[in-house]
Amino acid sequence: MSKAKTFGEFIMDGQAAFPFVSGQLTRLLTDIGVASKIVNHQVNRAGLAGILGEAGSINIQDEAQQKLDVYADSTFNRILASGGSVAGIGSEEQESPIICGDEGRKGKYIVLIDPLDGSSNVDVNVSIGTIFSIHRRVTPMGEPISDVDFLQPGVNQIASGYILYGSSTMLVYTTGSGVNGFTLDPAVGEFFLSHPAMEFPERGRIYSINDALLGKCSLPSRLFVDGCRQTRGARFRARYIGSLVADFHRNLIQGGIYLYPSLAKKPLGKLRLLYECAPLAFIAEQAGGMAIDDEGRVMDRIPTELHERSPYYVGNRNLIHAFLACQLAAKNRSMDTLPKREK
Ligand code: P6P
Repeated sequence: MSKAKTFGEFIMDGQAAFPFVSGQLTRLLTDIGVASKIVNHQVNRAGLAGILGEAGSINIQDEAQQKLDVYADSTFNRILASGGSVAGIGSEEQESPIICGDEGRKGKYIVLIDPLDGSSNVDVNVSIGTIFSIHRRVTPMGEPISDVDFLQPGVNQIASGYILYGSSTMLVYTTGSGVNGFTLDPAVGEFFLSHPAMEFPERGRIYSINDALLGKCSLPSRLFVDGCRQTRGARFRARYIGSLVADFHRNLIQGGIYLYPSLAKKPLGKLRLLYECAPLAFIAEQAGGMAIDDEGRVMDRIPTELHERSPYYVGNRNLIHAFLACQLAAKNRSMDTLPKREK
């Protein structure tokens, strides 16, 4: 049996298709692969390495940082900043962007990253993930980078992806020409192409939402879940791991929709636009799916701040269209309740 391509071989082949590229993106993607292997090693032995539990610090999200959050953040930042391809890094774990070498004058790319999403699940051995988004800098090379380099819409992404530290460790990414998945063989420390040309199945039958939120979330989400529960025939299944990367990955393979809606007390929901919603939206669209918020396509959303939140609905086209119908029904219902204009 011919050997499956390694992640390194695959990205080098991708570079060969663009002979005029500088190789900086190849270096950056390679560095992401290296950093993920290092983090994976610690995640897999967390219970032995005295690295479970809280770090005793609070991040910008006002969330207790897990020891592994801090470890993953420092590992990705150190490796990406030293590679020479990156001008700046926006991390969920850092209030302000990390400006790389010489005020960011040199690196060609900007990275936005959630170093370890769902990390509170580590202590109970549930899958967690890293999510990354890569943009080309906006400010000219040679000048210091600024906010405008980080606050770009999802449609500007050069690449995005995630690493899933699960029953096996996978790296899934896109550069805009489809989605490819690589599985880590721990025996040799290499990611091998295991899921070429990933696409959502034609139809999805899974919905992922925190049921405890239904009483507090927007009407479209409640209408959608009611619809799923009442559908006759090939019934829906509710699956919610509480780890976005794990839920997204299962829905990508089996077909489904993940919802984190706007809430009464959190009108923009919980998830972060730049390093959670937009990178997975790029993957979803490249895999034949869709990703929207309460206004429209997530990839079109122009961010105003680094840690901006967004309601998020991502998955199969048929399920997103069903959700859009619920948004319309909710809008019509609210209009029906408006006081009628006297004739
Ligand atoms: P809740 C993890 O904190 C996360 O950002 C996602 O990975 C996950 O889907 C979601 O939040 C879980 O949030 O409110 O359902 O516990």
